[in-house]
Amino acid sequence: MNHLIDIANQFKPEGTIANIKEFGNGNINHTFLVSLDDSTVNHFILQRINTQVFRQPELVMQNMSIFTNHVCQRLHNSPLPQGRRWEVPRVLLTQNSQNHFIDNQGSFWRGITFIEGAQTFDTIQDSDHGWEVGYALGMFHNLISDLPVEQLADTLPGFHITPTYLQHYHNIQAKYTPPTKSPELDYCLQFISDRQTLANVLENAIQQGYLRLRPIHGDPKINNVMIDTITGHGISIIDLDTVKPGLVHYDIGDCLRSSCNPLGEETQAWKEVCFDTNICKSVLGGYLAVARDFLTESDYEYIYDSIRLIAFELGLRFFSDYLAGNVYFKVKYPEHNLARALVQFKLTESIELQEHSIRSTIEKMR
Ligand code: GN1
Ligand code: MG
Repeated sequence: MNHLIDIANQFKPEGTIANIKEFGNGNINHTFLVSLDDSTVNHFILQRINTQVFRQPELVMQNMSIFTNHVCQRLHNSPLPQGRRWEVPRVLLTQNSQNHFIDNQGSFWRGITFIEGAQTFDTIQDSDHGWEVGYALGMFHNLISDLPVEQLADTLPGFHITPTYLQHYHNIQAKYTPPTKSPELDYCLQFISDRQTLANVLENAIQQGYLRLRPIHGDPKINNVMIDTITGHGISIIDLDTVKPGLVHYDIGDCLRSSCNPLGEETQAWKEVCFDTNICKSVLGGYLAVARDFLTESDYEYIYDSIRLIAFELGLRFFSDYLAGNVYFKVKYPEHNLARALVQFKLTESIELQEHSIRSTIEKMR
């Protein structure tokens, strides 16, 4: 604890540290909420970056600064619609004016402002909430739609490139003997084997010139969208580690696969998991209310594919990590990543069964 206080003190804007507690449920980094006394700032976020995943954390910080400066400039030049609030998490500097701190064990730490008066949810509460989650993603994309993509570094090569994850899966299969045989394990193996060609759909569209790289969030799942506690408005998307070049489709797919799963991605009841098309309508409605201006005709063509693909991809990532012995995602028990994979595969199956209805929702909205 003393160690944590020492680190938090590096970033403390003012006042004294009253409390530090673990915060959120991130699968990669370690996050803490620091509470302050005698300060106009009540809280801030302290994070230890997982440098096994983010190999060049300085570039993550660089992307964050480029992103924040751009968005703040945009908000300054063109104010928000009346009654709307939009918050951008800001990087805190250390006593030595650095954007990170490396402790005596070599760990990489950073401080980020905490957004007060807002909360996040693991599942969609009602259709207004769904709309606001979509609106927040649209707003996020809108605010960076004119940021030249070349300005952002690729901080996580291969991120959301499904064929790469598939290749990795085959490599792992060749290297490791699978854990205990079970019907669940067989279901996953079969599920992936039946969907080999699916993996290429978005990367092929890039190759063929239908889709192009833009700045994206990379991880806009439902619990990264902050909702104002009073107005219920979507006011920010937090967790900016994966802001980098990508397809807006990765984001749309990730937002929808996480929002339209009412049981949530940590449920044990994987057999009951399904994709809720009514939530999908609300989220897309909110997204398109802001995103219509920068989406092209072919962007719309790939929305369905992206929802299906990103659910499948996440299942594949969880399952591969289970086979590899849980080396990437944090787990609470040895089969945790298997349980998570089952949820995403069942969700993918439900998306496939409702393809017609999802496609027609998208058609009607464009
Ligand atoms: C990871 O750590 P967290 O929860 O922000 C992962 C995302 C997954 C998500 C699934 C860098 O995000 O891609 O969608 O878990 N982040 C990285 O919950 O791999
Ligand atoms: Mg994240």
